[in-house]
Amino acid sequence: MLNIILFGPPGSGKGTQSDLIIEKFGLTHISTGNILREEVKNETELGLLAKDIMSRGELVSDEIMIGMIKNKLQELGDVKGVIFDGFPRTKPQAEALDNLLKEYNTEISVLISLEVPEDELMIRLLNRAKLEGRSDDNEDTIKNRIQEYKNKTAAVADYYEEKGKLKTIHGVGSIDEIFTQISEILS
Ligand code: B4P
Repeated sequence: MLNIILFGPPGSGKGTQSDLIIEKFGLTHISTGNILREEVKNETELGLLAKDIMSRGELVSDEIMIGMIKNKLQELGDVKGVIFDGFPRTKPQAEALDNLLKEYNTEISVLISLEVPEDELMIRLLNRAKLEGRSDDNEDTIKNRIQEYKNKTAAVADYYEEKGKLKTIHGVGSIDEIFTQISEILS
């Protein structure tokens, strides 16, 4: 199985590149951001809890996120591989994911980290705010999201680097150029 973590700060292109990877490599997409937004839209118990946390740009608790991934993996059935988009976002989430995958006799193949400077992240997300109106795409929340990334999420790349599974990509340029670099790694 080819199991990929697509990694990077908010606005680095994870969601964008995931769509292209799925189409070319036939992988199954698990985006924790998309799952949470769906829960918020449907006003479920989890959605009501996550709504304020997300609009402040903070991370939802590890306990909830790990439970969510556990359920998703149980539903999967027979797949070629999984692309984890936006998960893991903390070291405890990474450790839990590795343990869960062991239960399915599989593991993470590679973590692809999209590196994009902060000013570019801000430009992209403010632009998306105009197009999609996402409640967490405003200047103050974006600053918090980037800070959360530095404080809690960046360590996930170090964790997989120690296991020899980190690949870094310069995430500035056209969407196609970046996808070409990702494809080369996956092929
Ligand atoms: P996510 O949905 O994962 O949101 P994100 O980090 O902002 O990335 P996204 O995938 O949407 O954006 P992309 O870079 O593709 O998370 C949202 C929130 O959910 C988190 O803040 C947190 O509260 C919560 N959450 C999710 N997972 C969690 C977890 N595991 N633990 C705890 N909490 C969790 O694209 C951004 C924009 O850039 C797009 O408009 C795109 O068109 C543009 N773009 C992409 N590539 C480009 C390029 N090459 N050039 C120019 N623009 C580009």
